[in-house]
Amino acid sequence: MISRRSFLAKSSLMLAGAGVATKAFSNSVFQSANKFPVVISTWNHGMAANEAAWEILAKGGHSLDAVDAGVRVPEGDPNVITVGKGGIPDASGKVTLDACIMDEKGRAGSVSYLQHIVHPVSVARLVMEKTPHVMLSGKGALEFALDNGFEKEKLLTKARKKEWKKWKKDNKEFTNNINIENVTEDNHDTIGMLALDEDGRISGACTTSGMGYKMPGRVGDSPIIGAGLFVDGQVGGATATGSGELVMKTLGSFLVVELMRSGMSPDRACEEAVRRIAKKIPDYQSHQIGYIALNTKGEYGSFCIQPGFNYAVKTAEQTELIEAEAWLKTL
Ligand code: SD4
Repeated sequence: MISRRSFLAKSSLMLAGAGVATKAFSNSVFQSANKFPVVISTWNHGMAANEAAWEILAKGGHSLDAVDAGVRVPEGDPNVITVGKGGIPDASGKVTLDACIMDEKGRAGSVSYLQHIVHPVSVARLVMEKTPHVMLSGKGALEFALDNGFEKEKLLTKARKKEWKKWKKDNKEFTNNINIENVTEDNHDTIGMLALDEDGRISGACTTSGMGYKMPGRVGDSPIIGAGLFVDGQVGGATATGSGELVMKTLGSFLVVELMRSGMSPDRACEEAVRRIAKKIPDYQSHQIGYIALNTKGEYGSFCIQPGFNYAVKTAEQTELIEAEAWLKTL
């Protein structure tokens, strides 16, 4: 692996040789000298996930390994009721997982409607690394995981089963209005993570059990490249949490990255993507969407619809949970 110093030296030579530098490349090389490594991720559970990612980043490791290791923390924690083991099931009582991963080279892998496997993000990574495809789904994804050494586990915990039985008994209507404080009982917090390593390589991962009590077969934005997550090695990355349908209809993470490409800061790009939802989707006020974004200079930002969305940031100097600015507060 090349060291950061040799990367910078090599880059300067390349730029001098070329005579011109593109804006994004010159910024990422020269203005961000001490802003990375950095890792950011959605919600409170991002704090513990960032610590796991940081162990890799601090040793000069690749951001892809960092995001994989990072999001595995909530995936494996049965007390995080929105990701991996211990996730809220669908309406039929099945825990079905969606996840994806992407690196600075634009490589991408994804799984959707995956059952019985605690770490869908690592299966998504294998799809990326071992197959000519981007996404495997359902039974095929499970077979692929088992063929590659993953083991079947029970994902539905006793606590989630009890709640699901009560939900069924109460004959409650399904609502996809998630993450709204005091309105929705089953707040549902996907983890999306973005990391920029010592050598300036950016990667991202996104993993979830999806909306609680969703329709059987429903897949959200989290495994959709461009919706729940997008990374461009020259520009930056973005990831989303909240009502996946709104993110899918506006291809939110891709939009955020493209807005950063056109020169917007991560904060502004996230705000603009939320504004797009507000413009296009009539009932957006009864949903939550939170975007976070990180550019290749190591600058990060976020924006959401409803107050109450936060994200975790970790750098050499900083370990912090930040409250995102909310669109509804600006009206
Ligand atoms: C989904 N976007 O399945 C996910 C859920 C989520 O915070 O992010 N919740 O639609």
